[in-house]
Amino acid sequence: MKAPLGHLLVVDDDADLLQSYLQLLVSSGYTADGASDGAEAILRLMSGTYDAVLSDVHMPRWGGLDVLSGIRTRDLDVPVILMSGDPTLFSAMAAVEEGAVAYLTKPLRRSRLIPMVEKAVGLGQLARAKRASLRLAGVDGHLVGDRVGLRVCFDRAIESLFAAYQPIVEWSSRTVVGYEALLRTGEPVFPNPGAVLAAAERLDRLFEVGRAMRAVVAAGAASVPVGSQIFVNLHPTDLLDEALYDSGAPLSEHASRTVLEITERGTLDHITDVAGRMNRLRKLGFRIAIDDLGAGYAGLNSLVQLQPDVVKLDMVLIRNVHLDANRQGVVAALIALSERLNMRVICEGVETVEEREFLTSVGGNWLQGYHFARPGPAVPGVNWG
Ligand code: G
Ligand code: MN
Repeated sequence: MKAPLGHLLVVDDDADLLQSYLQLLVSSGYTADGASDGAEAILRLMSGTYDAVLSDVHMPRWGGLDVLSGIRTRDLDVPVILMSGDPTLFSAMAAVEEGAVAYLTKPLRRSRLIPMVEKAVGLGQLARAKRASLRLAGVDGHLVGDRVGLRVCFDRAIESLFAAYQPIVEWSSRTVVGYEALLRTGEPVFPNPGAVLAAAERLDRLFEVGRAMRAVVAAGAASVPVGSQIFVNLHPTDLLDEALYDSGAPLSEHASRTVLEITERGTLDHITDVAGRMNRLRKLGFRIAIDDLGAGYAGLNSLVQLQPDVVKLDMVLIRNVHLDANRQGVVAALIALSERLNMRVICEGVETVEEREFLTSVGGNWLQGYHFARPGPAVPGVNWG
């Protein structure tokens, strides 16, 4: 006997149709299970693996799109073919946008169905192989296949979002003056904040990340030692979110001890009236930092508009600064000029004693980096050595 060409799951609430599809597939060399609705389909998917799923779109209880998103919570790559008896209710384009590999109109003819199944099974195998190669290359994450899969992972990321805190120290007094709250999630598909933000951009859900993070920081503010400032990163697009300026928003209650960091890595080009927005934030009590200075876009105009209270020098400038005369000149000038403008300077990404020694020798006093402490709970455990 020949090995089956693939193991399939077929979902349809019409029992007769379901039987006829199953027979058709089996007679073409596949093995197949049937499910009479979305809930049963998900149960089957939990106990077995399939090379492809064929699902009716319109079913009582769960429809085909629910099956699709249910599948993507556990398997990002199994191909799904949607089918419908009434093509006016649902378009092929919508199906593909949602992450189906194909959309078929009933009645299904063998001559259309079988080549489609064959292709879907092949694509699924290719997607699995590709994911394995990504893992080998160490670039897992960012490239979560389709929109539905991405959305499912993104939802889980938002639900599991939490903050890790990294101390910011004042060298002269050997004290911790603040903590930067860094975005973390329990979703392994997104190994770093950049991956979460890239997904949010792709899904047009950036505001949700910002709001969730600010809520998490507000909820945990009591765990940050009294007297320490809390530094919170904003994505430039967060500046367009009215919720940021709401005096009733969770973080607004802690505004007087909160510094909002706006990175120079992203452009502010799409933000209207940056200066006005900064005023509104300052009225709430927030202070403003420009983050990653030296790494990105900000020219004179953004400095003028942001009028930052705090400047954070990018770690690219700090790395091995003690070995590089050019860097030393730039860093020393940035520290001196910022202080003259009454801006606090934080040197980020300090990893070694040598870097620390150079920075403090040119007036760098607020420092942050692995040398002092890695991100973790907000406790003042700092290496001063
Ligand atoms: O862009 P922003 O400054 O917000 O990024 C801070 C990031 O840098 C965090 O993800 C944090 O984990 C990381 N980080 C903090 N300190 C150091 C350091 O000393 N070296 C390096 N390489 N990364 C650091
Ligand atoms: Mn930052």
